[in-house]
Amino acid sequence: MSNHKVAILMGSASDLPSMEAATQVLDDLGIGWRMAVRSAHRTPEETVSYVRQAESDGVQVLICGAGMAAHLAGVVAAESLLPVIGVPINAAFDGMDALLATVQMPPGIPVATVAVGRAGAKNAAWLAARILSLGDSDLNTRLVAAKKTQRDNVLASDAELQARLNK
Ligand code: RP5
Repeated sequence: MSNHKVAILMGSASDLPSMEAATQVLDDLGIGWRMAVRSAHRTPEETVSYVRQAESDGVQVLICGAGMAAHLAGVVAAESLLPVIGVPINAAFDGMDALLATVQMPPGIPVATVAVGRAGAKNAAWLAARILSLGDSDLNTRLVAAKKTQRDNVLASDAELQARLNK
């Protein structure tokens, strides 16, 4: 068993500028992760064996980012019963091709699809944290605190705005 609760896969190293955004969120929440490049099309066998190894190492959530004909999340969801979160990458057509390929899964093989690119990678990590927090009360406490920080930051930025508008 490793302490990696989340595995982040991406179809190409060219996806890293988007997918690395997930790692910062996971680090901030104290969640162990691993990351690898595996392609549904270029390395199908290695993709499956990576998922098998992750399962046996105790990984609980799989995050998959891919662009163009983005089949990585779908292939991983076909191979594993772990929750799979798909991040469409903007490699062409503003990411619309990857968004549709990731989100339009056939019934029975779900992929929880988040936004395109870095925003999606961040939310993939936040969603993974929520899933993991169901069985981890300490993580749940950290998520409650993080949510309060987000609220406080918005209210503080509004207070600054109001101060500027009223000068
Ligand atoms: C997809 O094709 C990858 O996920 C990447 O977003 C896109 C282009 O890959 P590269 O040609 O940059 O390796 O499989």
